[in-house]
Amino acid sequence: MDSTMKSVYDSVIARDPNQPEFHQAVEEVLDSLVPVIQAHPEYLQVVRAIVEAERIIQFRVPWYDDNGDFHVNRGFRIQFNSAIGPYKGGLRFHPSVNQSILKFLAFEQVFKNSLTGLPMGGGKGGSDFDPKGKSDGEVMRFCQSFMMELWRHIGADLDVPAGDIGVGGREIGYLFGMYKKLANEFTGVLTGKGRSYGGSLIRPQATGYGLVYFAREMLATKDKSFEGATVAISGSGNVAQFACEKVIDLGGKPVTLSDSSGFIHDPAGIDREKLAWIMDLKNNRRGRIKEFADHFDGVEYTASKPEPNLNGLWGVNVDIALPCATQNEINGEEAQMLVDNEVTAVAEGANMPCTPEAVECFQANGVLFAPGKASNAGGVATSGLEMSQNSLRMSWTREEVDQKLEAIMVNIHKNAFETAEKYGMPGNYVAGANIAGFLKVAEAMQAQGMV
Ligand code: NDP
Ligand code: 2IT
Repeated sequence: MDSTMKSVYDSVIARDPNQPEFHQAVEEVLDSLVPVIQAHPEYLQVVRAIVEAERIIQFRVPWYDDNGDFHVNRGFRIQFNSAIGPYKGGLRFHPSVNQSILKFLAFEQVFKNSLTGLPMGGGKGGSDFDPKGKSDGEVMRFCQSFMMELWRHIGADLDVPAGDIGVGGREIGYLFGMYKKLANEFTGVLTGKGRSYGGSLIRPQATGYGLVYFAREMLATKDKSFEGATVAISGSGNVAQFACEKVIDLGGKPVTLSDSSGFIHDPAGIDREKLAWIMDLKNNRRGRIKEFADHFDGVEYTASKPEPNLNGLWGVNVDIALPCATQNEINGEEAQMLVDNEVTAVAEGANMPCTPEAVECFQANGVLFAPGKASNAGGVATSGLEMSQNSLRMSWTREEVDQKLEAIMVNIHKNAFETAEKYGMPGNYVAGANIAGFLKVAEAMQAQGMV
């Protein structure tokens, strides 16, 4: 990073010294933007504004559990940037949620949403509520209490939340119901809704499918493909499940999945039947991934070490790695293990799952590396398609949505690839995605007087 960018970065740290995840996300983007500012010095002012959230909302979420005991959680919505469209981004319910994590996610979302080519600004929100082990009734009362405050800050043309870790179809349903009751109107204010009340076909699949479409494009630049490739996937939630499905569709062999308790290694490969079993385990029975190893022969289960909690999975010998669980789940050492096993490509399904040391290790060793803000953009892109369908009061077929999703992912790949070349960093998708995502937002901010 040069001295100009370093001064922007130092001011970000000075303002919020205790936000390491946010600093990490900002540092990577500022690093990428050095050649842009050299070519367009006028954009330095934009950079100084783009690292500051437009608005941060924090609120109390009180709720009663099934025993009548009272709990208080903290709710947030970070409205980071609205230069190119309404704030758009998911809600995360996880005990680790704090302002640093949500600011990093909202910041990344600004560039990701820009890359989709759709008119969406960037936002993120959530709560330190832990849905694990809670009954449906408890989750419903929590969601209703959360929305009793959030509803006044969002709207179909203002801010459109969706799912993320711990927030899936069940939670979106409860949140939508309470929004509708309070606002007294039926609008497309959330995405990831159920099919019967305005949800889009393919939205549940979109992040995982999009990830694999992107990775396929990236592999093709080196005349490689998923056909016959062994694939390590982490996580076993929404993104991991549908990444697994699309890898199978393209002839690859997924051999791992995980949750926060541990990971499974199935050398024979996770086929459609096993994946259906896992989807039922995770989405209906809400069980642990260990049960997969208990149920199927020849599967090995390894419990997590406390920190880093996925340690071990990345030592499995694979051709392609798709981290789909959470931030900083592949550190420098784990990246080196993948490199030692001659991994061809790593594509981020999660947001920022690779530490800066891991990214550096992949790039230094010629591994194809796709940053999440490009490779996991299929989820929010399809949310954008859900917003369009809601505005039109129409719904498109599965094929129509999937074709649009695929076209968007191919285009994001092309844009990131060509932008990296243009700025003299061929094959560097991190730089390409950051620069391409930035330029559209920067132009809009400048045209609008950087309000
Ligand atoms: P889910 O809640 O559906 O699944 C998350 C999975 O990751 C679970 O298997 C969970 O295990 C595991 N996990 C979560 N936190 C940790 C942790 N701290 N350590 C180890 N394992 C963990 O979430 P999603 O699949 O929706 O999201 C996964 C990632 O993808 C996140 O980074 C999210 O931001 C990103 N993403 C999601 C999109 C979407 O459309 N849903 C779009 C783009 C990115 P356990 O159940 O034990 O907690
Ligand atoms: O990180 C993400 O892009 C998401 N969680 C999806 C956001 C959305 O609005 O669909």
